[in-house]
Order: sequence, then structure tokens, then C-alpha cells
Amino acid sequence: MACLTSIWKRNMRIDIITVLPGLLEGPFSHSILKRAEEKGLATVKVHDLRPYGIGKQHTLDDYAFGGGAGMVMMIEPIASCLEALKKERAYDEVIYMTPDGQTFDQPMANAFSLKENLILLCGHYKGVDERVRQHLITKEVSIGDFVLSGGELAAAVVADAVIRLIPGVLNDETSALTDSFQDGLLAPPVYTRPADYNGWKVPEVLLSGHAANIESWRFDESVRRTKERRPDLIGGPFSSEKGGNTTAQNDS
Ligand code: 6GU
Repeated sequence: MACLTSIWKRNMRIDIITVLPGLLEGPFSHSILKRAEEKGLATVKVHDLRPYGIGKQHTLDDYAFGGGAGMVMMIEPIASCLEALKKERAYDEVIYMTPDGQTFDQPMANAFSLKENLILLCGHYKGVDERVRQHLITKEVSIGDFVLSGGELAAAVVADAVIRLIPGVLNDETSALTDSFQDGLLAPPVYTRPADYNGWKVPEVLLSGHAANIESWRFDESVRRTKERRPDLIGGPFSSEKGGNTTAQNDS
């Protein structure tokens, strides 16, 4: 399926629902994300939740039943906004951005990049009414074990990680296949000119022109770096360190 969808020219669509649309203007008007939009490979639309608010004030939040500090985002504005979006197209996932969601990682980014239409709902205040989560959301995603003031920056992180994986968004030099994590290993060190900076030299093998040796060095460095910095990744479900034609397999 992944091969078929990449033959067709796809236009992935990400709709982000937020109470702070201004916070998301920057990330999508720059660099790779902007290029993806210009090439017609991805469209990101930011939707202000405010017009869907209740009454003259377009209220979006209210006090929590049972008391306690903090306002809760009401179900009606979110339901109306989702309903309006769903009239336009069918969505593969409606994702609620929340610190108690499933932790976002590269396999999740890969899976999302194969979808066609995604909604990212950004949480704010003390979160959304639980019934939104029970009935209107298909997935809950966090970007790590820390708390942000809202889901907006997390949504930008997810959109960036997903869009750069869409075939055609990156060129050869920026290929996503050699990213850290993509094969369960951290990326190897990289160097550029000069080959000698005040006596700090580039590893000889990289200057040798011997493609097989270079590839083997890079793999060994990836494994060494991963063992040193992220031993938890070694032998994990996405680890490619099962032992190949290199020396790395012998010292595990
Ligand atoms: Cl998705 N939202 C908020 N508010 N904080 C977070 C997060 C999301 N992921 C990590 N921290």
C-alpha cells in the first residue's frame, strides 16, 4: 500500500484546531513545510476554535464540575468545529494533543505519514471535557514527559515530523532514510571542509573514497553512539542491530 500511495501524487491534509492560531503561523510558513505546501504534497490548515464558541462571547471553556482549579474546554465548540471539518472530507484520525497521550516517536510519525487526512486538536487550560476524549477523538498523542502550556507547539512538532516523510518533500541530500531513529539507531557523525581545522582532523576513512569502508564505518559509529547515548534503543523492536557484516555485532 505504501508503494502504491507514493506513485500517485498525494496531498496530505493536516487540520489543526486551536484557541491560539497565531502560535502556529510561524512553523508552517518556513523551510521544508512551506516547500511541501508549494509542491502540493501537504496542506496544513489552522482553524481558530473561537468562532465555534458559545454565545455572544464565543465562550470556549467553563469551570470544572465538582470544583477545582482551572477551566475546562467545553464539548460543544469542539464538536461543532469537528462536524464542520468532517463535512469537507473523511479523516483517518482525530488526534488530541495532550501530555497524557501516547508518546510520539518515529514509528508513529511513519504511520501518520501514510494517512491522507488528519485532525490535530490542541488542548488548553485544564484540558478538554472527558466526553470529547471518549467520543470524538480516535487517538491521544504527547510529545514527551513534560508539560507545555498548550498542544500547539506539540502539534507543530508532529506535523513537521510527519510531513518531511512524505515522498517528494525532501530531496536526496536531506533524505529521511538516514535520519536518527529511522533504523532504530542514532545517526553517525558528519564532517565537511576543511579536512584539517587547526589540527582537528576528519577521520581518514571518510577521505578515502572507499564506499564500502565508509558505509561500514558509519554503521559502526551509529551503533557505538547509540550504545553510548541511548542503550535503551539497542535490541528494541525497531533496532537494525541484529548483526551484519561489521564488527559491531561482536561486542554486544
Ligand atoms: Cl501534546 N500538550 C501539552 N500541553 N503538553 C505536552 C504535550 C502536549 N506533549 C508533551 N507535553
